Amino acid sequence: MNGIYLLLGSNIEDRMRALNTAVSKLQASGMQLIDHSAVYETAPWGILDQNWFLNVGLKVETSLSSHDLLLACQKVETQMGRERKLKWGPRIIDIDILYYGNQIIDSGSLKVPHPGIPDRKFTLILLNDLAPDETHPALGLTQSQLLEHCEDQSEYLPTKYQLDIDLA
Ligand code: PH2
Ligand code: MG
Ligand code: MG
Repeated sequence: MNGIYLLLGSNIEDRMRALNTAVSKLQASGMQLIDHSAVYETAPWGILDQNWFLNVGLKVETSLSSHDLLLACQKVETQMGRERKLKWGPRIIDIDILYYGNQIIDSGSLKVPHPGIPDRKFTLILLNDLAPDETHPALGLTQSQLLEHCEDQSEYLPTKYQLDIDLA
């Protein structure tokens, strides 16, 4: 992979506003926004009995290390009132690091590439928008190949929502 990719998701309160707030807070904490995917409305994965999500993928540049990037993402989640109650449960904002270039990281607090990528259509559609031909550093498949092979049948819909930010 060439670049650092994040996944943003929200499924409670004003979901689009949460995505916009998160993007501007990430920009204020040392990330430049290079590109973003379309905003998709996606059926909940993992725990089915909850609201649909809005998801968007970001490509960012930063001088933060992967660990400091994780801390910065978690800080934004906390500032926005994210409560860690239920794994895969409802959340005002979730910010996940999908790829940090070609780095493969498996520390206690951080696994990169995100281990859920191959199994989650809501993630692969965003990556396929952003970088269809870039290769997963461990699996050796491109994002479009991963999407093609993904067995997740969860529904997703394109939306007309636009992030209200400008690219760097
Ligand atoms: N995030 C989860 C669990 N399930 N489902 C969708 N559609 N989108 C998400 O971002 C999502 C999810 C845990 O982080
Ligand atoms: Mg997540
Ligand atoms: Mg998360």
